[in-house]
Amino acid sequence: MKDINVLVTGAVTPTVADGLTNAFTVHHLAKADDRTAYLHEHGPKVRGIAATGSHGAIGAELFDQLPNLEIVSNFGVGYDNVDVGEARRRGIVVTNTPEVLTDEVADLALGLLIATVRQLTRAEQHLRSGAWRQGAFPLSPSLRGRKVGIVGLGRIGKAIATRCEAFGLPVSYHGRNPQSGVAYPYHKSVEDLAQNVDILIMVTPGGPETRQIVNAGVLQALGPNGVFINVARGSVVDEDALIAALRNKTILAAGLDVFENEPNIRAEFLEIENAVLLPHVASGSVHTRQAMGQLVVDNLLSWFDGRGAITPVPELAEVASGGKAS
Ligand code: NAP
Ligand code: 8YV
Repeated sequence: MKDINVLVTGAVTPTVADGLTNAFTVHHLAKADDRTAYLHEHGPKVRGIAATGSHGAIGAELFDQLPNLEIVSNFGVGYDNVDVGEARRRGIVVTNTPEVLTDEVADLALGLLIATVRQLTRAEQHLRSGAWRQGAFPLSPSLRGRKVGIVGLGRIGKAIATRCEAFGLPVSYHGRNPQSGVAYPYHKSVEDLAQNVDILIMVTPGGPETRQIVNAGVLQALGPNGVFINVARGSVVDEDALIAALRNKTILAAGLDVFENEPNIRAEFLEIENAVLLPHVASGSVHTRQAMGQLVVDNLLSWFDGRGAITPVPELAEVASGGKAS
């Protein structure tokens, strides 16, 4: 397949770099001094993209310069960085990396929840700063007696729910539709769910449909004992409203793995004590990033071997079975 040209849009893991280099002729867009000239020279040869979620939008502007593009293989289960409607219109397949990261992200969500409620990062700072010698760390809030509401009871949402049950925390949820075969109570709106729980965990896709589905009203409904956890995307919450709610103690605390404008997050977050902030690391273990990287490579290999895409996004599943022989 060495005659097949694949464009890499950002920094990739060694698994992706090695897997692609072994099979294809690879072009690294991020290494080009002049992006326009680079695409002008190499764009017409490119038949596949290996995309990283954090390196800019993949849409019409790039597609226009890649007239022979067949497939975008995205590193990440979320693909709000790819304009799927535009890809569909042009007959371009888009794949993502579902399942292989589900348990890792669910583990992190529970870790973030415990760190937030039991104030683990502040407690560690108490020890490291030497303050322990002056007195014990103050008693923290508790998970005991709390109820969890999950927004987005998909693969990861269900894995989070299973873990919450093991912790003795009752679960209810919101999504666009009730999930079949699920006994957890369903709430028809995010606000209604927030009204009925005191921990709200976000694990939906990003993009226009979920933009700021958590607003000032939802945070108000969550209440002064409420804990907000976000492992979905920064775009799902109105960050102005969240910062205000944390400052004014309209909610108790937040645990955030995702933000708008990563990595240039709002400076106000850094000043807020009642929040635990992580740099988008939910899937970030060596084990899981290797599995995600392998799936990025395998989708391209399968497609160009004529076996179709392995994990096409649902919107493009019907055009993804064909594949093109190399
Ligand atoms: P999934 O199986 O497709 O689940 C997504 C869930 O969101 C579904 O239950 C869906 O239910 C619900 N949903 C979709 N649109 C919605 C809307 N407009 N309003 C409310 N609920 C909606 O996906 P997954 O594998 O669990 O991954 C979920 C998301 O987690 C990803 O898209 C990504 O944004 C995020 N994620 C973050 C990290 C991280 O590093 N922090 C890592 C992995 C994933 P309905 O169809 O019934 O609405
Ligand atoms: C990735 C994620 O690290 O899978 C997702 O949706 O958010 C993370 O697992 C991210 O997409 C890589 O940029």
